[in-house]
Amino acid sequence: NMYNVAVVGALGAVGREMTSILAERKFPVRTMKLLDIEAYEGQESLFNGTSVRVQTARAGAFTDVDIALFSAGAEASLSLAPIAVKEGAIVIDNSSAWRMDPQIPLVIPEVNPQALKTHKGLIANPNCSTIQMLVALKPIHDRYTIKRIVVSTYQAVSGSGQKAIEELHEQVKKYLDGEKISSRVYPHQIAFNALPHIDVFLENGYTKEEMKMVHETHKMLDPAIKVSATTVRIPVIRSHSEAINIETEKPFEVSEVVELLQQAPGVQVIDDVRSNAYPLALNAAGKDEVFVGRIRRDSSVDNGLNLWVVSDNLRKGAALNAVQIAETLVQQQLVHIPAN
Ligand code: 11C
Repeated sequence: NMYNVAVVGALGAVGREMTSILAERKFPVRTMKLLDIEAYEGQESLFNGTSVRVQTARAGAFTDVDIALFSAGAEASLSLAPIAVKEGAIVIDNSSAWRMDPQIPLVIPEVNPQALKTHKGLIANPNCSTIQMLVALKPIHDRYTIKRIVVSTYQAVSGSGQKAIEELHEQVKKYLDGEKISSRVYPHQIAFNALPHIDVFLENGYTKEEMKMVHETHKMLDPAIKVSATTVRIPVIRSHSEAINIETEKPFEVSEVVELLQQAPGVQVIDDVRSNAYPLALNAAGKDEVFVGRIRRDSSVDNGLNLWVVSDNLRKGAALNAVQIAETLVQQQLVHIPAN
């Protein structure tokens, strides 16, 4: 079978990645439609070496589409995704708009592919920082039952989109040239800095990004796990890094955990401190795997473990996971919208 595919937000950082990953993984694309805001209508972008004219994402654009990958922000998804489903497209939505809706599956193929079975046309792609954490923790939870997670993130600016990459470049140059620095995307200078602030602050003093890690872990892995997160933006272009501390119910040997992770789907262990080998943001950029290293016991609690987890936020954290959801739908013969 071949499918008519659309990418919404096709000119954004994640949209471009979606288009290239579809080609790279040879997804069975019959036709490719690139959609974005009206201001970009008529621009050209590449799919599989062929130039495609960008059209406006609006009602009516999805009547001939089987699968639409959305990465155009929460507002666009809120208004347009249900219309796309009505017009007959299965939507895989990368925004935060629909993730916590109990009717809508939130899926990481390595973690909870079974959730796709009940989809009603709209499927949510999780937040990047949650995806890489759960790909690494799923095999550990299955074997030893995780009770609590304490995570601190070190997140790349590309998580805020193309304009944040430009802001970091510009600020680095101005800083080195001794010029005055201004910030538009972030509330403070990001160059040579670390901002303990991703997405908006909520009533409870946490940021929305921190609470996404809590709620999405409960929805996809286990509502019984206690999660505490601190999310930090650092001046890295691509790949989020995470220091993860867990406590498990059952005792483990660190060597068993290493073996488990070596066999886990989507995971690559890089952990040889004698040769300074551990996962690095720069090395993970452009790769598909979730890289895990610095695997060591936390002796301050019973059954405690520390991990360092790094992955490309635009790939496994966004575009690749969305394409893998589409691939899983095809494999499980779920590319259809149920009648009710
Ligand atoms: C970041 N995690 O790195 C964010 C980007 O909920 O889809 C994705 C925001 C989201 O800033």
